[in-house]
Amino acid sequence: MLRWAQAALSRRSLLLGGGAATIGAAAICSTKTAAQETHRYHAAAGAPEVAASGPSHQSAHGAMITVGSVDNERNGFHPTKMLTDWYTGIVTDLPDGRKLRTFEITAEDKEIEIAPGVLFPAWTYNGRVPGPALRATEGERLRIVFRNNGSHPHSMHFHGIHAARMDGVPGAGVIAPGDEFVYEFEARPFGCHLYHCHALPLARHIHKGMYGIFVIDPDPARHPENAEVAKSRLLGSPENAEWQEMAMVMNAFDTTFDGENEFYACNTIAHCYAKEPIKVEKSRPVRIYLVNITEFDPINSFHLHGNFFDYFDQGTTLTPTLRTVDLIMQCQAQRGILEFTFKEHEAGLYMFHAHQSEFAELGWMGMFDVVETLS
Ligand SMILES: [Cu+2]
Repeated sequence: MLRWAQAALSRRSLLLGGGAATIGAAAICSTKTAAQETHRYHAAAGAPEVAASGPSHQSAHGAMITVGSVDNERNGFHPTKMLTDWYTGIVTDLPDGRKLRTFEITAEDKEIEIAPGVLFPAWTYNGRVPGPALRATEGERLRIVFRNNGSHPHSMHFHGIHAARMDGVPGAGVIAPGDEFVYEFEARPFGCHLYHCHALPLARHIHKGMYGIFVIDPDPARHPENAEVAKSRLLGSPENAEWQEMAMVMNAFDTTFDGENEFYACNTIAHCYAKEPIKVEKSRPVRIYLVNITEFDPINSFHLHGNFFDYFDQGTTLTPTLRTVDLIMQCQAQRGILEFTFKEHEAGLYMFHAHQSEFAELGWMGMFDVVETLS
């Protein structure tokens, strides 16, 4: 308890006090200007130590968010685009009639900006954190050509069914800098999975950014009892086109290397979807592929405002494992599929966030902007 209190205090004092300058002056702050700005929206409030630049919805919802913006161009990835940029690889035909899907992944060291002015020396897959959102179809042969251009040994460990020699652990698929390895296995089971580096020390390789979402769509022909649901999940099918699908990876960053996180996020950038709410069309259902890879904290969560969702734990079933919930918890590496709709709602901003309040305040909070039609 004491250790926790000290750690919390050190994080708080670092982020909210003078120490902020050491990790980036534009981090979560309490400047006089920001507080004054806040008063425009909270005239009766005291002197909230919060930031309030940017659109009014940020202030209207409490303004506990970072100030300024991250240079997405410099990072080379954009959190809004990350929601939908599935990496489907190259598909070819095998002699036995099956499909072979090939992905190319390169590990590299890369400095990324995780909150305005806060740079983090990440280890990445294909230059981004999380790594590319891999998507395949059940029953295909998968080939992942992995090159290590980083400064440390790395691997790709896939949550899925595969041979021991494809496991991406020390002794089976951990690759030295400059080397290459080809992982190959069948895409199964269908679901919402995860891949991550399994080199040692494990916590270090994970918190540096070496993870990504790995979705295997069900093959409708194999699930005649639930073919319609299976079709709706199959990327590229007309049934799937109805859905507004997105990939979300809950992660966090230890910027002081003390084994505690200072920033939390969904898709890496603290408060990215609070500053740029995710537009969704109210008439179309929403499906979120959600993965928790937060290091150092045992549990993360997803809570939706003004609505409830069905949840498919691990995504390996075609009927919900939880119905009509507005909150789910995930331990590290847990994941699942959320389905909901705003069909009956009025248009507007609907918040979502970790229901660990501290995580939300330190970055894991965003908004859906429900609109009549996408322009
Ligand atoms: Cu690694």
